[in-house]
Amino acid sequence: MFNKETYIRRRNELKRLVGNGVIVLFGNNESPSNFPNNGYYPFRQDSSFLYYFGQQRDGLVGVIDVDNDTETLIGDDIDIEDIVWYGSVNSVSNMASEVGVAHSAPMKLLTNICNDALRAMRRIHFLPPYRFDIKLQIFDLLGIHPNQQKESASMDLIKAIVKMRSTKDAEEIEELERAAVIGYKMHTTAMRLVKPGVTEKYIAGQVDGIAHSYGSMVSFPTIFTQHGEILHGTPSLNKLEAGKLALCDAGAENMMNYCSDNTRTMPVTGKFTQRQLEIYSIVETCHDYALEISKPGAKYFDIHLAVCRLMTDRLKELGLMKGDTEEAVRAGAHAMFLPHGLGHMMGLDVHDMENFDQINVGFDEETRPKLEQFGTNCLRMGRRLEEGFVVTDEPGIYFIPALIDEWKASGHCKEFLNFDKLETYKDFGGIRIEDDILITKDGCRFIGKDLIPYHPKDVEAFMENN
Ligand SMILES: [Mn+2]
Repeated sequence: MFNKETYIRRRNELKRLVGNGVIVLFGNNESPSNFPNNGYYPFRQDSSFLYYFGQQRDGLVGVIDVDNDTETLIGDDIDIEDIVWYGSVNSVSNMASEVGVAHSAPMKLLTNICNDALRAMRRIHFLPPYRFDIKLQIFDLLGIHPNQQKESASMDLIKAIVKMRSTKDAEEIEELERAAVIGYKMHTTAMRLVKPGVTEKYIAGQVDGIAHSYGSMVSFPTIFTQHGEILHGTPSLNKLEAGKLALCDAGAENMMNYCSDNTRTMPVTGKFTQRQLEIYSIVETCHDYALEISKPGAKYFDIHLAVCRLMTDRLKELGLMKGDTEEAVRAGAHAMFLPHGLGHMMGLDVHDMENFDQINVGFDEETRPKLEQFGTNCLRMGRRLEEGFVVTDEPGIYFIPALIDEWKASGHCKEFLNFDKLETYKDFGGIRIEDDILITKDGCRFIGKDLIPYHPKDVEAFMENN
């Protein structure tokens, strides 16, 4: 964990931003897989709890009384029977002092704290819960039914945490760099193993194993598939086939739970075909263009649209799109190929703070768009970039047979799409190239000192030589 001063500073800033009331930050509990003591492994702490209280143990709650300026770490110490099975663990009071918290208390005291605050009509700030055990705990403590908890969660607390967690400081960037080192090893492992006859699941398992072998975990379930056009396709037992592309979207969380998130698309044989290269080079150009124009003050929404226009221009050259580029993008025709946004915030969560809803994280009053159009409606990030933001740059081109059929049948965007040509790409799959970028004072840079190969020549050379 970081120095205790980091957590003290963060909590002080949180108190200043929230201003009043009692903040209750729930840590996660073990999540049972098939019986209560068999938890899914490894344990994953809640990211906001980690940010302010740093401790990785299950069953903890952090309480910050803003009005009285007191902080308490709540949790039960384990008893002798647990020690027999699991060994000794740090006491709750020790864990509190490690992160600069003056008080600790057993879990039953949380009921008193909440009752006292409710009786005094004080505001209790909590975050929208995403685990059912925490929902029950909030129901017991505050009498709010789980169905009402999302709307009863504190928007002031959400806004304060988004403000703080969006900007990464030097010690957080160091952790993100560490995660990137593991991410590099995961991706180059996949590139070494890809060849005809190996199953998708085998490669995904090896990739996951790299993360685990560094004491960390994957930052999200690994996507490894020959069906790159299925955006969140899970690895299957199908064997890799010569002539196809394999898409690997994977990342690590380091020991401090900071994430990496990269995507590479590679030819199963190690050599791109001409048709694959044509599409790949468009994605490559879009990826590099986003890197060129990302800087403080630029709206990520505008960068997304600039990339869409560039992609449209290039797809017109290939005869897959037609008509006026501006009009095509305004109509959302490009979403046939790129139905998602250019990227998202990344930090302690791979889609950072996704549990607060992306509209509260990736957008603000100024940039909150009308999100009705297909493709644009699932953008995760649109607000102005600031120094210290970490975002992903992940353009892709996908040929989704069902989408081609649907738009062809309805005539949607037919003035901008060449459906006859699209028909011939139904077996193509999809390509995405993704890297993580840090917004610097006057531009941006990649996170990760070794960049996973992505220029076609580099990919082919790596696959040939490793
Ligand atoms: Mn991503």
